[in-house]
Amino acid sequence: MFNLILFGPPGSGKGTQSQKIIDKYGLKHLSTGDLLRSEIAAETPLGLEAKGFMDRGQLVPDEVVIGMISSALDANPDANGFLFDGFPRTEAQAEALDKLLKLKKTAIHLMLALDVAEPELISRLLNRGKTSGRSDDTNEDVIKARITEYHKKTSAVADYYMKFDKVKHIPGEGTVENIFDSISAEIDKKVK
Ligand code: B4P
Repeated sequence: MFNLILFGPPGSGKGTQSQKIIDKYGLKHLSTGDLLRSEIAAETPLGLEAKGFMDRGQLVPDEVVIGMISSALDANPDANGFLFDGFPRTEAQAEALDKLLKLKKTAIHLMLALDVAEPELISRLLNRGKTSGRSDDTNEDVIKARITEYHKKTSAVADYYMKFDKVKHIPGEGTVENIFDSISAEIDKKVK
């Protein structure tokens, strides 16, 4: 089993690269952003609670996303590995994930952190907002709030995994293909 975290600020290419990683390596993709947007579309109580936080550019409460990931792990007992995209985003989420994986007698093997400068993040997200229909991508103030949340609460998650020597940084600017080649090279070192 191989478990990977794809990490980085909003707009760093996590969703874009995740698609390519699951196609090549056959991992089960768990994106908390996608899971939350499905709950919102289905108008579930969880979705209704999450929507207000997401529209303001804030993180959804830890217990909500941890519960969602726990259910998703249980729902995929035969997966040969997981790609965590956009999770964990706080140290509490990282600790909870370690415990959940330990119960399944596995662990995180690698965190790949995509490095992208802030002006590029803002321009990518505003650009996606023109076509995605995502309300959190159309307003520059909300995008900036998401980046502030990242610096306040999420960037420390890389320090958490650094203690266990599990983090590799990937330059996240350039073509999608070149970035994917760097990602593949790091994964291949671990799975071969
Ligand atoms: P997410 O869905 O995770 O959204 P994201 O961080 O904005 O997206 P991502 O990083 O995947 O986008 P990508 O760069 O691929 O989260 C949304 C919200 O959900 C959060 O703000 C939060 O409220 C909530 N949430 C999610 N998980 C949570 C958690 N664990 N805890 C609490 N709250 C949580 O794409 C961006 C754009 O860049 C695209 O248009 C893409 O085409 C473009 N792009 C990608 N690579 C490029 C490249 N190399 N060059 C140019 N453009 C590129």
